[in-house]
Amino acid sequence: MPKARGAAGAQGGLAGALNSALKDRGGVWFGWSGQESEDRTGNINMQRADGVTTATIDLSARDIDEYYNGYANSTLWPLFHYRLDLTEYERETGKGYERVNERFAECVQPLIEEDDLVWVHDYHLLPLGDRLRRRGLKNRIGFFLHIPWPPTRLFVSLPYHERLVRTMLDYDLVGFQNNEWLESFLHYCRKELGAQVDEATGIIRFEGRSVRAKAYPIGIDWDHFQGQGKTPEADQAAQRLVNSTRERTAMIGVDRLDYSKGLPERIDGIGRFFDQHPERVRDLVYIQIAPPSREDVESYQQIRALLEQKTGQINGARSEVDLVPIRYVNRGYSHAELYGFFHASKIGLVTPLRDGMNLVAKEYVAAQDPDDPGVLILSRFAGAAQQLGCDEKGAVLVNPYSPDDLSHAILKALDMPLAERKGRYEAMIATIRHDNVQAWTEEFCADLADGAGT
Ligand code: ADQ
Repeated sequence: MPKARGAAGAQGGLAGALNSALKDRGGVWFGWSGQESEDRTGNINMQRADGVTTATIDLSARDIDEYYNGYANSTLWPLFHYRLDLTEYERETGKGYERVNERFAECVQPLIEEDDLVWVHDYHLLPLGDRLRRRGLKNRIGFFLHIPWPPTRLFVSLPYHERLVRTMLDYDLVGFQNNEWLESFLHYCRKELGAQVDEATGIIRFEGRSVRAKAYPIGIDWDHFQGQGKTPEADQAAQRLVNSTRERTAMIGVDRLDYSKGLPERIDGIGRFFDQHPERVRDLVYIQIAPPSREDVESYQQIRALLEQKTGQINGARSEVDLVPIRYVNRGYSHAELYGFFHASKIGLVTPLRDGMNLVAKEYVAAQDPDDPGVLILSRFAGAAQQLGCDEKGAVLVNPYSPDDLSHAILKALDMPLAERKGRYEAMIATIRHDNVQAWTEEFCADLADGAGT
């Protein structure tokens, strides 16, 4: 099997998933170093750590401003998460996005050997395949989008939307997290580009080119995560939580601090639960772990302030000398510690307003005790709901915009009998174990190498 070469531009769920993939298959991970420098000599920093070779370049302050904070995170991210109200449309940042993709293509091209597969990841790099083709690259190139693809009606609000999608048709294979995002993409190609789309195979024919689009739901690194659960660090974390919550039920949320994760709406739901069931306030402690992200983008500063305000209001109204109902922790933890926290929490609250997949939902279930599992409350708008949600089995699905729905789900989870908890856990765990990140990588790379149909 040829080596896979990845190009990635984000942290969080994506970074963890790709690390696992490259450890298993070999290859080179190319992307932005996360560092700023004005040096435009094209120097590539090659490093090998923990079985993975990375090749990174720095970006200038202007590139970071226009490309990363600008077009990627103030235009594409909000738009793809259906947040037109937060989407900025600036010509200059659009140009910066194209300029940086061109630069990435220029830098990565010499690293690519003849039989390499090239796998490009996420919304930061949508036009990279096109830029590589223009430079004469003939390798098979695949692209995977980790976030949702919005409905055509929303997507057409993006100036030059057609130009952006045309660049995506230079890939051989385009992957999405689930069928909903895939269908939206196919709909756009048919309706706006007039492309010929075969719904059954996902093959899109357009101006003599042929590209296949398909859903590949990403999974967690099951073995690695279970290994983390066996460490003393995980044990200590679980013990810390149990000791500090005592007889109360711990309910946990772990998210990057991002408006797509529905954090203020979640706090409203918890507030509604306390309002509707004041006699249960002493039964529950909610732990929200939310490390800051993208702090240079204004909408992220606003969401943080709002979350702090809402948490403060509820704690102000509901705390007693020996009870603080919401613990809000503004930092990250290791996967071992997270495993411990998940294991010790009888309710996992994962309620994004929109999410490509959401790996925290899968990690929460993976960390449960099969003999006494906790309950996953999951937004119906997370990509993961297609695999894990069902009215009577699996996760308890909620509408994250509705405080009443959240309140009702919390009550249901708190009082759920063991037999039902076990039934729901069993409905989810096999999928989470088998459809793991290794299976995801294998399937994508096999389809890319095979090129069936295109
Ligand atoms: P993210 O938006 O980052 O990922 P998610 O899928 O939940 O969201 O992944 C988050 C990862 O970061 C998980 O592995 C989690 O354990 C870790 N993490 C979160 N909060 C943490 C904390 N406080 N401390 C330490 N670790 C923390 C994007 C898309 C998702 C998609 C993934 C993968 O937005 O929809 O599932 O990529 O494709």
